Amino acid sequence: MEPRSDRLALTETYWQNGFVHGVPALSPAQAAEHRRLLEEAEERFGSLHYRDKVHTALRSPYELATMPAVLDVVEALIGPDILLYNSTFIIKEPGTETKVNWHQDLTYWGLADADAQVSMWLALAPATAESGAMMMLPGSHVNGAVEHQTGSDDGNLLLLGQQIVDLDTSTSSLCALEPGEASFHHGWTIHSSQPNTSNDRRIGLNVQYLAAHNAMALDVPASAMVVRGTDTHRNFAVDEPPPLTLDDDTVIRWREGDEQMKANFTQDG
Ligand SMILES: O=C(O)CCC(=O)C(=O)O
Repeated sequence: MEPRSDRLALTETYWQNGFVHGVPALSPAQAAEHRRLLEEAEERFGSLHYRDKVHTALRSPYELATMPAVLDVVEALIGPDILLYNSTFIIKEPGTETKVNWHQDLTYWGLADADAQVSMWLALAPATAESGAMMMLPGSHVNGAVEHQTGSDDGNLLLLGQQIVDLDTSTSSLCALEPGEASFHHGWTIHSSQPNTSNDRRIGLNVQYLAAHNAMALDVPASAMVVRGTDTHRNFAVDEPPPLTLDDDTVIRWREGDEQMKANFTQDG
């Protein structure tokens, strides 16, 4: 665990800016090993880009999302009772046009308590200006939802093609990450990323955590996994950790969980 003073500084920066980045989580060698495991899984399942709930089937993202050092940061940000809600790899292949337009996550997640959630983005390959690291607008989390348009088809990776237009991005900050480093951002923080013009894949594991008292604002089924503390609220059905050896039933449950997450992503959450 990081010293208490470091955690306090991190928490202060997070609530002031709406994000922190450059948080060490893995050694470069560990990051390389998890990249290898991802690429092995891709050989079996095809593209894992934006496949939701990967931690319910695959050991590597489950282990990454539940590392004590990561949960210590999450606890400092949202409290001791933590649910692991979703995880997905976000992958930009080298030399492709795909990007993520300026948006806020919470506009399409349908969650009740905006401050009782946080996203981690853990780099398994270099995230740089060249490879399309995320960019954040400091302080943009404080005023809640900003109007979005949907349906942009200019390479925007977001499911609904959503984006904020006419935005002053002059104060934006690049969240460059070495493999093994993580960033954490609030769901109202406005962020984006540019295409990967580097020669390597840009690979992030994106993980959403909720405080156990959070709930869906919409009447839709949703599930999550307690990863620290307790859940006395039971607002979510229970996701089980992945078995040590992947079996067919788990793959089926993973597919159902992935489909459920995508069905729950709306524009008016
Ligand atoms: O991976 C990216 O470039 C964007 C990710 C993103 O929008 C997010 O983590 O909320």
